[in-house]
Amino acid sequence: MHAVLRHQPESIGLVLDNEGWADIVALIKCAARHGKRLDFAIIEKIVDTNDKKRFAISADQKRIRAVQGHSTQQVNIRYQEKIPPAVLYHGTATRFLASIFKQGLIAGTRHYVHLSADKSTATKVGQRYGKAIILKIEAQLMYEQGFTFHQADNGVWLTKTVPVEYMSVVEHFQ
Ligand code: HQG
Repeated sequence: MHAVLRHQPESIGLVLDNEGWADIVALIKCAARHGKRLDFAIIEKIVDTNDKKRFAISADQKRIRAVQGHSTQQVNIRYQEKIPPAVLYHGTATRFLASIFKQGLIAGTRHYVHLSADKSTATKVGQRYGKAIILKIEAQLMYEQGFTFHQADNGVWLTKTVPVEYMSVVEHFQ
């Protein structure tokens, strides 16, 4: 479900609205046409057991969406602005550091740079790409200087970009 609700809904002919919602009946039909059997109970179980609470079902139980992490241009979620804590963390791999300290953190294919409130989450995120390294982000200072922050329903912090002057490497984080 990650792939179709965040990245390539068109791969199974699914349409998401601006806020990322897909009609659950449509998702079941589109998935079936592509050889994947789903029903409401299976979908509900995926949502409930997802390790990072990536998905949400609407209050009327008719729609489903991923709460963050999108790259598809079909979606442009209007997240509420939220005042960030003093610092946030970004986990990345050591091999990206030179480029990050040249360009700042950029969202790449996703819509936002992803930040977390704790170092252990950041470590796990960074390990996906190699030897993890954590950057400390002066989030409050960024906020005071006009940058906008959001928090997705699963707790992940989002911002469009982090310029180099707001980041520093966290030593001895493990
Ligand atoms: C890096 C997972 C070079 C950035 C996780 C990251 C997260 C740069 C990679 C969520 C750069 C992008 C997001 C620059 C940033 N030069 N590299 N200027 N700026 N990068 O996967 O933050 O399982 O798109 O450090 O748990 O790693 O998908 O972003 O290493 O919450 O739910 O470019 O994805 O969640 O990689 O991870 P990603 P991310 P899910």
